[in-house]
Formats: sequence, C-alpha cells, structure tokens
Amino acid sequence: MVKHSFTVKNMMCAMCVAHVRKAIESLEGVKDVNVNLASNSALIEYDSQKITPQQIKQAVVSAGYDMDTEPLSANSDNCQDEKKKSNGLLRKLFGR
Ligand SMILES: [Cu+2]
Repeated sequence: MVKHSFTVKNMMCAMCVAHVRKAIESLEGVKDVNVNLASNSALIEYDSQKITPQQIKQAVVSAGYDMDTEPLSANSDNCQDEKKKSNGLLRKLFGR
C-alpha cells in the first residue's frame, strides 16, 4: 500500500471535489482518498500492485477533470504540512 499526493486540475468547488473523490474511491485497489480543493491535490492511499496512477488519472479524466500521474510527494507527512502552510500563506497574500 502506498500513499501519494497528486495534483488534480480543473476543480472549482466542493461539488468538483466530491466528483473527483467518488471517481477515485470507487476504483479497485484504492483504499483511501482525500481531495483538497485549496491545494488542488488528492492524497490517495492505494495498492500499487492493483492499480497505477495512470488508471487513477483515467477515472479522474472520465469524471471531467485532470490529474498528474507524477506524485507530489512520497509518504511524507512533514511534506504535507509544509504544503498546507505555504497554501495558507498564498491565500493570505491573495486576500482570501
Ligand atoms: Cu465544481
């Protein structure tokens, strides 16, 4: 089981997040998925023996969105926290 974060494109609102999450979590081999609108990313826990990022991307594309198949980070919680921090900073800079 691996846990990777991927960039998801074209999400605009909470409905998009729900669509993407549903598309990913319904796939065989996916154990858990957490889609984040603010960082345009999906943290996916999946069995790399059963499913590839390419197959996950296909499901996301079928749902009307797009996803990078190159993981943002590998198994690093610190990395995730750093990202959240910088996203919060960006939101402050852009005043939202
Ligand atoms: Cu939407």
